[in-house]
Amino acid sequence: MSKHRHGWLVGRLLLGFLVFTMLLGNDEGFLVFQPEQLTINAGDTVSFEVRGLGPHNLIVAGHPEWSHEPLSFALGESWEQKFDTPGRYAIWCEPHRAAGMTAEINVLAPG
Ligand SMILES: [Cu+2]
Repeated sequence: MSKHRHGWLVGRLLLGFLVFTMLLGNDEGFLVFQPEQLTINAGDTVSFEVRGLGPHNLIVAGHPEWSHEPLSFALGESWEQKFDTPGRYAIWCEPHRAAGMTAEINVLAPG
C-alpha cells in the first residue's frame, strides 16, 4: 500500500514540470512567435520550434545562456530551454526584431 503511494508521489513530482511549445514563424508565413505571451512556472521547459520561413534565432533579454544565437534555417528544427528563474523576459528573433518578431515569457515563482 505505501509502496503504491510512494510511486504516485514520484509521478506527481515528475509531472510537476511541464514542457510548452513556442513556434518561430507560423503556418501563414508571418514573422511572429506563437504564442506571443507565454506564462510558465519556474522549472518548466519551453520547446522552441521553427515553423515559418526563417532563418530565425532566439535572444532572451539579459540571458545569453538561455538564448539560441545560431540561425535556424530548417523547418521543424527545435531546441529546448528550461527557465528556472522567475521574471518577465522579453525575447526576440534577431533577424526579424524590426519586423516585430518579439514575444514575452513570464516565469512565475513556485508556489
Ligand atoms: Cu525570425
